[in-house]
Amino acid sequence: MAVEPIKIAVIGDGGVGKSACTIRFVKNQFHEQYDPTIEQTYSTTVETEEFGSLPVEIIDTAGQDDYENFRSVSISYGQAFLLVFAITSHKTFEKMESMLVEAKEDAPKIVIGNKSDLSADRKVSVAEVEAWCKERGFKYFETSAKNNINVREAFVDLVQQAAKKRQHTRTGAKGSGAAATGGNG
Ligand SMILES: Nc1nc2c(ncn2[C@@H]2O[C@H](COP(=O)(O)OP(=O)(O)O)[C@@H](O)[C@H]2O)c(=O)[nH]1
Ligand SMILES: [Mg+2]
Repeated sequence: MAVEPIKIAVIGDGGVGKSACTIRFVKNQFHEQYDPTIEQTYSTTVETEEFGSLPVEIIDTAGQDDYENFRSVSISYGQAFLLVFAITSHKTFEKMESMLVEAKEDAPKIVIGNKSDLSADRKVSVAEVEAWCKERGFKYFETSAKNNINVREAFVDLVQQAAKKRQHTRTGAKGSGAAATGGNG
């Protein structure tokens, strides 16, 4: 039986590196320029310790000044959300708050502070983000799509969270409560 892909929506302010992180993860490439208006979906497979090989679909959202567009596309699409800001712009960190309102409340989410290679130009402290994340129960990863730091770790963590949630939902949906898988460990 084919396993349904886990659907991840990558959201965040313009220019933070949503496309760069997505393409680093899917193709292991980095380009200096990406078309900021293109919204694209990628299919890939992710190896997880707990769930083996899982099909994953990623939507790299764009047009983030148009909230209607954002709302219609990524809300209906995403089962898990990657919230991206750039550590070099405090404004992009602040924007996550309003984006969060639009993301499905019970969907797994993680936060990426991208452009960690530009730490000399840092405008958001780790302590500040970690406090924000802790309040909401999100994990935080600092990444550099450019230098290939932590991008894979972040995506894989989110995929595992989503897979866990799906398993949990299914087990719960069986209803009888008796036949749920034991979970070996
Ligand atoms: N130095 C640095 N630049 C980055 C990084 N990620 C993205 N960029 C650059 O930031 C700009 C915006 O990236 P893009 O992926 O198009 O942002 P998006 O609008 O969120 O999709 C581009 O010029 C990228 O080359 C990074 O990790 N480090
Ligand atoms: Mg983009």
